[in-house]
Amino acid sequence: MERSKQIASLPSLGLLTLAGMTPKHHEIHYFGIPDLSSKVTAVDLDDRFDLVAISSYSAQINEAYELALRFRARGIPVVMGGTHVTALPNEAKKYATSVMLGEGEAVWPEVLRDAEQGELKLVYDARKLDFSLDDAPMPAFELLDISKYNRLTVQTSRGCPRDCEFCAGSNLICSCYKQKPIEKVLAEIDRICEIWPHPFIEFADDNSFVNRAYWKRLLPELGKRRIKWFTETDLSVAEDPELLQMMRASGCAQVLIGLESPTAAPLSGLDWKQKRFAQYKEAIRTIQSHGITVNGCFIVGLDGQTTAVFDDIYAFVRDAELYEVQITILTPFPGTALYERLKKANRLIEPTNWKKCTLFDLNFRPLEMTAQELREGFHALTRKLYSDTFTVWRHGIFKQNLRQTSIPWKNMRRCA
Ligand code: B12
Repeated sequence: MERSKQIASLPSLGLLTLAGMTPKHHEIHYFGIPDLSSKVTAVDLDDRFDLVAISSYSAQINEAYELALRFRARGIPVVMGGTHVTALPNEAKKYATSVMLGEGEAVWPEVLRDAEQGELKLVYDARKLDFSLDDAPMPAFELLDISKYNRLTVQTSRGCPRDCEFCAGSNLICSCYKQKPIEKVLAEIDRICEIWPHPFIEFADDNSFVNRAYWKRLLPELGKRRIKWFTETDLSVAEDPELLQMMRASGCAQVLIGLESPTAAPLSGLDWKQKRFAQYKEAIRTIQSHGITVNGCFIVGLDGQTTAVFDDIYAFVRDAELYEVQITILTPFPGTALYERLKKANRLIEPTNWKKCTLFDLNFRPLEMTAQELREGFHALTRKLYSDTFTVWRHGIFKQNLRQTSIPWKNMRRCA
């Protein structure tokens, strides 16, 4: 697959958040690094900037560093933050004027003050500052050219109580599970609705429904706004039919769930999920019978998986009648326990080749198949899962099952 097509595109909520708390006497411009095929050189390197803030995920870190160096060559200071920089500050220091670790809100006012005085520090570390989402600023959604996006993100929580070895999510930037006050979440959605009347919202949480009481207060309010939305959760949401009905009624189109493995075999790093394997299929049926489609995600290359995993995933998707499916290759992101374990075992192929952090590239030596078997099996399974015939079948069976369900979904607004 072409590299530019392997990396999805949505605005950086991290940068919009910092923009939202930047005092009004500063003029702000927001740029997304454009399509990778058009290269970083396409970004407008305007000399009038006094400070450039760059966010970072691993897959595009080389482009981010290149951009930082080009601004600095023009004498413009560059601050870098985000997941990759938080995991590898010493690497980032070689490219940025300042690096920021952890949640940006906690130190951004200090960064701006220092920049105004021409005294930026090399490192701003917010990891121990315990920022509360009660103080979350309104992201500056108005900076966006909305015609470029098919959805926008809103965050209700940071962190996740599960401890999956491979996760490079917000556990890396904050140390506990925390939630944004409901009024703030609704205010963000209202602000988005001002620029896009019936938006599609992606809740940028790692695991949304950890606190169901919170969502039972939020969902009726979401319903009034007539939006469609999508989020990430674990399967425990299926234990609460009342919650599922409320989700559907409030515009939930789909939930994305990391199932990770299609069999019950014990796999390292997946304890919480593997203990619930027996309930997987039933839980998927329950969620889908409420008119909410499930996008089930599987990882290939986990220790313990043999080449049988490819057929096992296909069979699972068919038997569970999953509406949507995603497969990715196990990816050792920097800062994760998985990265450290594979590094110690000398199993990383190119330990600092961050371009391989797309979730579709292999960068470690699998245990029970060869690298070639994994790559070929992955591509063959992709073709099977996304063939027109199988996709039409998956979507058709969802609709057929829904017609037969006894749950009164017909009385609810349709959004799938
Ligand atoms: C929404 C989302 C997306 C969206 C939007 C991404 C974007 N432009 O921000 C889309 C769908 C486009 C996307 C794409 C991808 N994603 Co994604 N995504 C997420 C998700 C679920 C939420 C991110 C989010 O909005 N967080 C909320 C904001 C507020 O938090 P934040 O970005 O961390 O910002 C805070 C701090 O980090 C800091 N900060 C951030 N930037 C800066 C900059 C400065 C200057 C300062 C001072 C501070 C600062 O302050 C902010 C406020 O506290 C995360 C999971 C997660 N929880 O992180 C995965 C996640 C970020 N994605 C991931 C991956 C792998 C990808 C893709 C490679 C997948 C693909 N093949 O397409 C691409 C890569 C995108 C890229 N540009 O490189 C990984 C990244 C891991 C890594 N180390 O790189 C994550 C962590 C999930 C995982 N698998 O573990 N993703």
